[in-house]
Amino acid sequence: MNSYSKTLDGVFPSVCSLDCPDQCGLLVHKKEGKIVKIEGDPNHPVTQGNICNKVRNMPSRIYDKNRLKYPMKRTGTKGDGHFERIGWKEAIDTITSRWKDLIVNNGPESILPYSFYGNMGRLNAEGMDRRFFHKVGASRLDRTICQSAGTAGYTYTMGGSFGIDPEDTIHSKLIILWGINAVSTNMHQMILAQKARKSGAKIVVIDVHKNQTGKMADWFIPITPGTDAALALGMMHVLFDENLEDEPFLKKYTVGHQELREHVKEYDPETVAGITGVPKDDILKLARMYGKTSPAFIRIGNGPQHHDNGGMCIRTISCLPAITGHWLLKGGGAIKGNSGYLAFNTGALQRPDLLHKKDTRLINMNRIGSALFELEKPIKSMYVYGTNPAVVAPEGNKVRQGLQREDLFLVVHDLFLTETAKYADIVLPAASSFENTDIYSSYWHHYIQIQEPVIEAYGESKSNVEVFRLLAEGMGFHDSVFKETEEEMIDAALDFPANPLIEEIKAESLKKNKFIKARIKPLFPGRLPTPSGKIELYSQKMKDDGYPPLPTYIPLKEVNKFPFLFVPAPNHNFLNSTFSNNTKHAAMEKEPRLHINTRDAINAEIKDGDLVRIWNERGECELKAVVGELVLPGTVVSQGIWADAPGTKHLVNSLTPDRLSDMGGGAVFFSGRVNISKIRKE
Ligand SMILES: Nc1nc2c(c(=O)[nH]1)N[C@H]1C(S)=C(S)[C@@H](COP(=O)(O)OP(=O)(O)OC[C@H]3O[C@@H](n4cnc5c(=O)[nH]c(N)nc54)[C@H](O)[C@@H]3O)O[C@H]1N2
Ligand SMILES: Nc1nc2c(c(=O)[nH]1)N[C@H]1C(S)=C(S)[C@@H](COP(=O)(O)OP(=O)(O)OC[C@H]3O[C@@H](n4cnc5c(=O)[nH]c(N)nc54)[C@H](O)[C@@H]3O)O[C@H]1N2
Ligand code: SF4
Ligand SMILES: [Mo]
Repeated sequence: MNSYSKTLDGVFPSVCSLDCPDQCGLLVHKKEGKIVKIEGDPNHPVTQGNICNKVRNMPSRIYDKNRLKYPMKRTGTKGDGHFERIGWKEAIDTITSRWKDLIVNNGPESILPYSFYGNMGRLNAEGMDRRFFHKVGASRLDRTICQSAGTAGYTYTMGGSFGIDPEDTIHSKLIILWGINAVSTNMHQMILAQKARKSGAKIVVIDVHKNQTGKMADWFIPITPGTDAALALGMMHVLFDENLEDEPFLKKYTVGHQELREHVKEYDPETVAGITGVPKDDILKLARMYGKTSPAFIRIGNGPQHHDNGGMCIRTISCLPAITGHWLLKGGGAIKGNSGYLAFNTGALQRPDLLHKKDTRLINMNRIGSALFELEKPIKSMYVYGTNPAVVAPEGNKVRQGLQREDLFLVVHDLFLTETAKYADIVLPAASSFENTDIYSSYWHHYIQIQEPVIEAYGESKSNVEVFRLLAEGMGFHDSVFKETEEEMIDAALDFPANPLIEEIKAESLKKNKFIKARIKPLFPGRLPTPSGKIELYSQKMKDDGYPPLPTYIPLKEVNKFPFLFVPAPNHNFLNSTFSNNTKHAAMEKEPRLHINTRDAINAEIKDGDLVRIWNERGECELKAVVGELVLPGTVVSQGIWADAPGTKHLVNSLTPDRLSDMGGGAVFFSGRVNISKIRKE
């Protein structure tokens, strides 16, 4: 491997490791051994030299004075943040001796790894860690917090995470951004859409909040949260009713179009208007626009699937391009996610064969608060890395109470003393991705990229891979898999004849080229990995799995208990909770706010700028009111996962339910209901 870390000055290739679809190619500028500037790689075909503010300001995070430099053990009570420095040896000894005891006395399933994609690098996020915990026989974690409901729904229709090449969307003539805040969360899709717009494309945004993305649209369509499936079915009704469907495509490439045609008769525009809050004339206009503009592209976001009915909703939206047959045209079709094209050898990387008991229990990460209290065989130790559950997981109060349990041995590996780390018994310092070797595969564009270290590890920090090597040694695991170098792990991951699209992508070629595109060909003509090989408008598999076989609107679960649907979405300058502890990023966001419709605000006697209490049976928050027409009546929206600080009540996940979505065990962050009232200061 190249290591640029010892070179003091120069410009070095890199990859953005954040959980963002754009996965930019970066150029990192160093002076006297330190990163002084980060810019987008102008040669990367998707990045094209553009990156977001968050990562342009990344050097301030890398060299933040609050970054963890060495391992620590807790000296105060759980949660109060008092720790003292220890060495790595003591840290590893403490952890592994505790785990050896637990394995003997409580069984290995009393240990739970808890991780997500704070660093998207395959080796660090889902490589050596998986090998290690498989070998331990620890409880398995179902990593469902992000897109699992939507992926399950999309897969019923299309067979897997396969959409179109985002680079082709410059040819689209109609771009529907459906439940995605692309200006903030997928900025290169927005750049591509702007290019298409210059060639005459129209941009339509369907969202519950007229945020940055809605404001840039040619047409913004506000919708009641959780009702998007009804809107899609209403569009299908009009498409069939007005003969805007592509009959030859339906016959050749789909299953069940006759059944669908009958089924959508009940979703007439008037009925759908009553459900969605989208006026009847707008439903007609949208459907006609979609049926008559070619090629049309739908970028399906994460918003609509963070609901009780999220799986079915995405399943339903993903049927639309089949009806018009736009999949056949360059720039036509949809993208929910594209990770299917970049499938690599997870078996070789993660070694599930090391897990002796194949029915080792699986714990859904969205229910971690409940899991910490309700399991008959309790979780006695949790090892958290690459995620910050104290603030990002649903039912936040329950999560934090669980983390505070005196008998829970909690280890947190992170770059900062996060809200979660404050509850830890042992805190380990994590190296940033710029200090590591790893490979990256985007879930939106079609490139695999390599990161080779550009700076030395900060303080005594270590990468996840390094820490799991040490833990394996401490546990007495002598298998050769724990000794593998990063380069060997990359070779293993990329040796995957089952996916010929990545045949040319190897460690060697990546070292030379930094990013390599998979050898993609259009989905059609071709066979999809669905049971029938076609787009399944009618899905027997869904029926077998206990779902309606045709796309269907299913209302949200919590009704009328509290008057408002609460949508706590991400914001522009943080990435989930990452950067919320950075003063510059927080200042750019000003303060946490709650968007309220004027009519609701008048009824509740709330004025713009008032401090508002938001509550339900799960908890409460205090945010500043923004009164206006950016949300529909009955919906309130906040943005950003803000840092916890004394005297503030900003933790929006105190209010979110830990129910699971209809499919994929997904999170339902946006299906909770709340009440609001003005806080009257004495
Ligand atoms: N700046 C920034 N970028 C990010 C992130 C971040 O936190 N900040 N997070 C990253 C991650 S992990 C992810 S998963 C992606 C997520 O990025 P997106 O795919 O954009 O998903 P969300 O931001 O969760 O929600 C998108 C939009 O859905 C809307 N919405 C909520 N409920 C509904 C509904 O029922 N119907 C409709 N039509 N709209 C609805 C919200 O108002 C929001 O504007 O972004 C990634 N990129
Ligand atoms: N209310 C609400 N809640 C949400 C969402 C929402 O839209 N609304 N979105 C949800 C979604 S889609 C997601 S994906 C989750 C994401 O939630 P998380 O996965 O928790 O994401 P972050 O908050 O960014 O936390 C990532 C942590 O990983 C750490 N980290 C980064 N790199 C490394 C590394 O190499 N090693 C180690 N050990 N640590 C590292 C970072 O410092 C950071 O503390 O949040 C979910 N929570
Ligand atoms: S966060 Fe997203 S847009 Fe920003 S640099 Fe990283 S990949 Fe690019
Ligand atoms: Mo996510």
